Amino acid sequence: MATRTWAEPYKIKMVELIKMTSREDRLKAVKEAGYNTFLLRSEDVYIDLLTDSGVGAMSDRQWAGLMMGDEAYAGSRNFYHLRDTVEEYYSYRYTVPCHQGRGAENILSQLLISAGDYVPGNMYFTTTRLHQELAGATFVDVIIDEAHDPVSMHPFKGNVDFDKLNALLDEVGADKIPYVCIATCVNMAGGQPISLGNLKQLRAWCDKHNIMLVHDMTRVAENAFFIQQREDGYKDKIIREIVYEICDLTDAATMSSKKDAMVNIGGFLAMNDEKFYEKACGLVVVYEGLHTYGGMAGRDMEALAIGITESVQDDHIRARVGQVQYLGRILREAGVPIVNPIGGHAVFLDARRMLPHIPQEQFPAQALAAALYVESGVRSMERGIVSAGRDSKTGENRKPKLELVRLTIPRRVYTQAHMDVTADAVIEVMKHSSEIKGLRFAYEPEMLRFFQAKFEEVE
Ligand code: P61
Repeated sequence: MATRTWAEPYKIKMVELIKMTSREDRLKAVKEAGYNTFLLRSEDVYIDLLTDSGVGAMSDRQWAGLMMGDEAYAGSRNFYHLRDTVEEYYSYRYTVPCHQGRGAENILSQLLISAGDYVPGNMYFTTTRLHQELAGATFVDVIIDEAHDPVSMHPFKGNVDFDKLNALLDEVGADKIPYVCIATCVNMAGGQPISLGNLKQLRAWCDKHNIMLVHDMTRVAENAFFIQQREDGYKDKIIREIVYEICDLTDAATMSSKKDAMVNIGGFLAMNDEKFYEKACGLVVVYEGLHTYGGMAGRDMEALAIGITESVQDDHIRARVGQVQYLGRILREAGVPIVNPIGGHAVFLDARRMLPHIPQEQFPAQALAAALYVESGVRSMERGIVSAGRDSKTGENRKPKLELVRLTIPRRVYTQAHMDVTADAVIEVMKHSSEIKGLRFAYEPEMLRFFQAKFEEVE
């Protein structure tokens, strides 16, 4: 990673006030929220690192774009602007707007999956896997082993392991694999990139076996940055070129534009195949809206089109990832166990090593996220056994190797001082970590349980 400055390529024109609460208030709030940071009120949070989704700061140009909304039910000007921008920057010929990423996942899964199919991917994502399962498929993790190891320094932990992929092919046959689903900057692995070398190999594998390659491009620009920094032959390419090259290797994509593209809401399904596009248009009207708005307002499509162009600027992405790395380095130097290498959108605390006295069945990462909130008002997110949910066939808890707390940095929102305060809070919690208690479920929803589950302390 280059050590040159990552100073923000913008200045601040408007601010949103936040306030610190007392420890007593936070204890009350966390108990009411059942020790689940998703159930806290945002007003009770000081620094909100729950997610980088829909919480980025839009630019003045994006806000101006909102005023240019063409809210016609059909054929909005903003749709054509968005479609042309997607093709220009991301290569995909056809765009179906959706209200957010999971809307696109729903349509994709329903169209491509038949009951009994298998979908290989580079680590699961919660909503992606659920939609695959609801459509009748089994998700198969084909990411390299290093991705499950928080201390491995592999530069491309998002890479696919072809032994795993070939083993699945041998076992079930190509007919049972409708597509391979590849995420850029793999979220659950710690924001870890896939290399272009690996992706090119995967393209060839998919061509050989006549299997589609679908791209979860939610954080493609951050992935491109790591390729520029780490992969031979890319240091002189600009982010925009690398993003295009990644997308161009794949057949279709789902996008949650609430991340990379810095809008508060929106997403899309994009593809090159005209027949597939026609089918997607047929389903989007059932679940989202007409194919020229698909659940988005015209103004939001305009802000998204502008956000895409900003998201691939080299100075933007250097500052964005630079800020994440800044927080990660302070924590690492203080001896806090984190996932290495530091990811693109978040710093992930390794709850197994921070709370060795709490067994995984008592949700150490959930307990750590709650404790960090009580200590400091910093909100983070569990990414461990609670997020992994239960096996859809056996009903048993899945036990992921990674038991993590995610400190997710919204784009263009917080300052270096906020990162310092966050680091101090984590270091303080670590000093008292032996006092943190394990948790048990008080309420467990059936699907995506982490969003609404409630817990109580194990005495
Ligand atoms: C997040 F706790 N991510 O990281 P939607 N693919 C990928 C995502 O990161 C993603 C979606 C698809 C969120 C929001 C969120 O378990 C959770 O626009 C790589 O959120 O529908 C979303 O896109 C889905 C948080 C989602 C979660 C699911 O914070």
